Amino acid sequence: MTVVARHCFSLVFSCVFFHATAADLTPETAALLNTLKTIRGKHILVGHQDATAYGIDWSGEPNKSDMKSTSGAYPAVYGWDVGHLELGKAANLDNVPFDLMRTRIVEAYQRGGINTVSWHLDNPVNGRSAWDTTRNTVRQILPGGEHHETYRGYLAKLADFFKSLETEDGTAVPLVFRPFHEHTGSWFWWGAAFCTPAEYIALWRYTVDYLRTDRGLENLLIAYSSSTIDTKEGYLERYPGDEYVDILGFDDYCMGDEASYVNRMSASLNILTAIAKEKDKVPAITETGYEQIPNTKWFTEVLYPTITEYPVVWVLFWRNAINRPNHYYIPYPSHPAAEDFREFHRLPKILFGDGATPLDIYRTAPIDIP
Ligand code: BMA
Repeated sequence: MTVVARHCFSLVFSCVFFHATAADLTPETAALLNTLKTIRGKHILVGHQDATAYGIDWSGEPNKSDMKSTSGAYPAVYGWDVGHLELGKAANLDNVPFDLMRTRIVEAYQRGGINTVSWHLDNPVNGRSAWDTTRNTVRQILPGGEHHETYRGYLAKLADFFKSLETEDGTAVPLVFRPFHEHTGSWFWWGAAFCTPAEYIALWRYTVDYLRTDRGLENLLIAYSSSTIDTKEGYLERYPGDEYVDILGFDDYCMGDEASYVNRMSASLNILTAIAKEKDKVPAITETGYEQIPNTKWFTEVLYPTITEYPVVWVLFWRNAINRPNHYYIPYPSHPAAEDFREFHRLPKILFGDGATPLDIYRTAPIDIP
């Protein structure tokens, strides 16, 4: 083979190879991934679940967010959950109408925010909740399984919703899809005790292939997020492969014992960021918080010092439930931790929506952040 022929062969080979392994992404989605990679170690974006759908004492009002009421700024990252979409219901499991969610997702994108979507989907085998762990569900919904068609029907509704997330000019809104989360724990039907690593990986790949290949969605980045990380091996035991994951994360909460939270977070962050570096993935704290924030200095004195030295690109706080008065993670304006939250907002490395927008999250040209 001549040098030229060899060169041509390798070009053709690498194109074929590239197509078989790398996802096709819209320019905005590719830009988002590029931005996230660029800000590793430089900034930490702050997120809130259901930020603009409801909060303490309000629901569905436009241009509102508890985070904004307290700090003056929208979040940089918006978390959503599409549980119950699979059933064809009009609202999700926390009563957020999907039509409202669509509007809020597009708005968040248009103000330069990042949308990340989890899925507390009901158990396809018996129609009970995501927390129903009675039926070894995963193997029954894989191709060939007795309940596969039900699961495929769920996925079809999910893909339809994702496809509907576009701006008026038809631009698909980039999303970070975070399916089957906290799978190293055993409280959801996809949890560690209820399927083998091979079954979990097969479900993951089937799901992502369906969305990206069968339905042609090019606006999805994929986040893999476990519960607390104890070991590298434990974290990677059910890892579906580099082609199936863009963002690596974990969920952990402060439950009262702050010292133990700090220890767990540090241990998880050490392992997470080492793996992300090795694989050139994007590390993030995909869920955390301290319910009711009983420590008025928690954001600046507990959370910030624990996470700031790690190159995580975002930290997402869980929801401020409207119908569960004790279930909230962002202080409302008169809350004793509100001033501390405002101080957290002012820390240079920490970016809310007002700091993230100048970064131009979706800019397609390379960005250079000082
Ligand atoms: C949990 C709680 C539940 C909620 C679920 C899904 O952590 O907030 O009230 O239904 O998440 O959002």
